[in-house]
Amino acid sequence: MSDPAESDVVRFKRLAAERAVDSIQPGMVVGLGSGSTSALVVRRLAALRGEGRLTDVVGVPTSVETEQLARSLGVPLSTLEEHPVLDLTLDGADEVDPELRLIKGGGGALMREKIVAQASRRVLIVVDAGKLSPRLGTKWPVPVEVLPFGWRSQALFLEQLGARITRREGRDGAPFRTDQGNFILDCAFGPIDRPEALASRLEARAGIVAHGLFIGLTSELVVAGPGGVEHRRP
Ligand code: ABF
Repeated sequence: MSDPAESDVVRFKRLAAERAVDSIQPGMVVGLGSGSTSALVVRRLAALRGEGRLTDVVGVPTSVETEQLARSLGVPLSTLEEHPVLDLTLDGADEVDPELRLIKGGGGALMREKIVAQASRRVLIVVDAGKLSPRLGTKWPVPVEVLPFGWRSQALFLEQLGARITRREGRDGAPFRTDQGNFILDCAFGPIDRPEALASRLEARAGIVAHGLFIGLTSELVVAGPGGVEHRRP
């Protein structure tokens, strides 16, 4: 039943999460993304477990936050050490273009999200329709995770690539630290003409440990909006 206080965006995220969980089959090892949509995926999976369904599904979390949520709901967890190849990953995104290229990392978990996505046979991205964008960079900056050592040099490098840089801060005003202890530089490039070329430049730079451009990783998309829920498959 829908909650009358639930906002449209939260309702769309919930509907998308519910549809996405339909793709999980018994016995699968599933990557569990981060962020509020992924939290709804974890909650849905836990609810199904409560009904005696998907009880043999094991999750591999992409962040400490997701790990804690899954544990608190009794969802069994594993690691990439035990399962280096995952059947399916369900994760959210900040921006999705028509070719299903993504910007991710608004929650700061981009490094583990990318590792888990690359280790997965299928990656199902779960979003509300507000995440759809004609061109990456239109709505969100690209998060770039950098080692604290030399971070100002990375900031200069990113500015030279055309970005306006903000070092992300935590609620206490101190620099935000990722689960790996690194900084995030949010890079406002504006609409990005050639995401692949930008990704290559970022990947060639020592000190940059991850970036939020996810290219060629999405196998399917579930998107929910005012027109309903759509599951786009290849
Ligand atoms: C994760 O959560 C991130 O990669 C992305 O930044 C964010 C999406 O946020 P939400 O689901 O809370 O809208 O998927």
